[in-house]
Amino acid sequence: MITIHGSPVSPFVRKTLVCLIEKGVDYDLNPISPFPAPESHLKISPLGKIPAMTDGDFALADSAAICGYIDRKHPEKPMFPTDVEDYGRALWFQIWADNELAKATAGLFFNRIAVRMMKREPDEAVIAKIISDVQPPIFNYIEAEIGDKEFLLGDQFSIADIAITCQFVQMMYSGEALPEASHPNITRYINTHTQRASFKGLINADPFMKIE
Ligand SMILES: N[C@@H](CCC(=O)N[C@@H](CS)C(=O)NCC(=O)O)C(=O)O
Repeated sequence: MITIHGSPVSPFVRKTLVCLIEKGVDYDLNPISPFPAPESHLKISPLGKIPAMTDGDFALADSAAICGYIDRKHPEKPMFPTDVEDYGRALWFQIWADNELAKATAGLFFNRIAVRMMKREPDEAVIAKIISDVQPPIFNYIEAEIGDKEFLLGDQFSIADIAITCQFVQMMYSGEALPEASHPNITRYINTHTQRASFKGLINADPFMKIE
């Protein structure tokens, strides 16, 4: 049985859980916080970050590695496209979401909510700068990529849609609404994907917001 180690409130943990749920793979969750991670966690996650995964004696860290492993081990309902160019683009969108988009979205959650778990006060000046300076170029890029599409790649829900939606959920958890006026494509796209049973179930189990 696959066990995901990490709080489901993390966008990276959520990415692995959505993959498992979409594919219908049973899993256990060990909802540890990384602030700080228990000493034992370093054995399965060399950087001490969440998520990590164990599958019997096998351990793996990093959501991208874990999602790739899950998709290869359970090939039904693939989350990575088979077309080679779409596969390459899916990897790109996942890397971009985890690293760039996270600065504009999870960055808000970190600075407003997660800091409190580390017994620090939020710094609203940092948050204002993320909204005014960091978000616009990042949001403009993905607004144009989404266009009028439902899925970023072909007609298939993929790791690209999961990674991007996970990050915008984090922004909403921080108390910021989707950018409906400035970025209507992002808003429609995220509202569509958060209606999926996988996302909806996870979001409604977290304490930050409820969706109908
Ligand atoms: N690239 C990693 C990022 C994981 C990550 O940054 N997780 C955060 C929580 S959302 C964490 O564990 N932070 C603790 C730390 O940086 O020490 C992945 O995709 O798994």
